[in-house]
Amino acid sequence: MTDDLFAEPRSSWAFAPGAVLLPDFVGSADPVAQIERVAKVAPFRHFEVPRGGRMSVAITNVGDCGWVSDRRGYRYAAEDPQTGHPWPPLPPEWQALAQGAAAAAGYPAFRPDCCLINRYLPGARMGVHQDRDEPDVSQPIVSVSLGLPATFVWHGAVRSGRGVPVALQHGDVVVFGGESRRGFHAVRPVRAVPGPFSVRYNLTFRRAR
Ligand code: MD6
Ligand code: FE
Repeated sequence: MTDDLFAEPRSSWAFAPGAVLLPDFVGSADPVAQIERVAKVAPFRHFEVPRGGRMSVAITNVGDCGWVSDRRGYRYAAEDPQTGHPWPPLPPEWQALAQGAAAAAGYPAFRPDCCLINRYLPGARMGVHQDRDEPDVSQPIVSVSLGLPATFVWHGAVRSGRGVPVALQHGDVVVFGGESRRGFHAVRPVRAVPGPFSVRYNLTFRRAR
């Protein structure tokens, strides 16, 4: 979606080997209402990180396991440490969306079992990191952006440097696999902009087991 009705449609962009932006792949699907239902059962929380402090992004999960963090480190856990209950199930429509995007990007064998949900209020950001808590690197990650726009920064093989900025809008999907599966990346602080959204959500689908 764009706020300019007359903007050119954006085309897909392989910004690194194995990493592709699929603009507006979400189409008319609306995962936001589902996210709000999930958050009633498995609330968003600001995890502590091993080096101390808390993340500015708030996180919850759906699926067979969820990504969690505390002073001891990062890991996947079958239960929500805050409630002691299993994470809510991965909605079948989300599973279909993620598999469709992976197939469109050249990963037809993707079978996600977990989905990490990030919530960014204006000012929240994600520092440079790699996604390396999943054992099977042949399975990509599918990332769905909803709500406020953001600038994702692709650093690739090295943490340092300025990286390649990738503008993400509501409905965009990024698929990361192959050579890029362990690439470094970050999200710049999200800014409030005029329009219908006051928050950014990002869904990342993974095969974590
Ligand atoms: C975000 N995404 O877009 C943060 N990680 O809010 C990620 O950290 C990420 O988009 C691995 C693969 C895709 C991603
Ligand atoms: Fe990541």
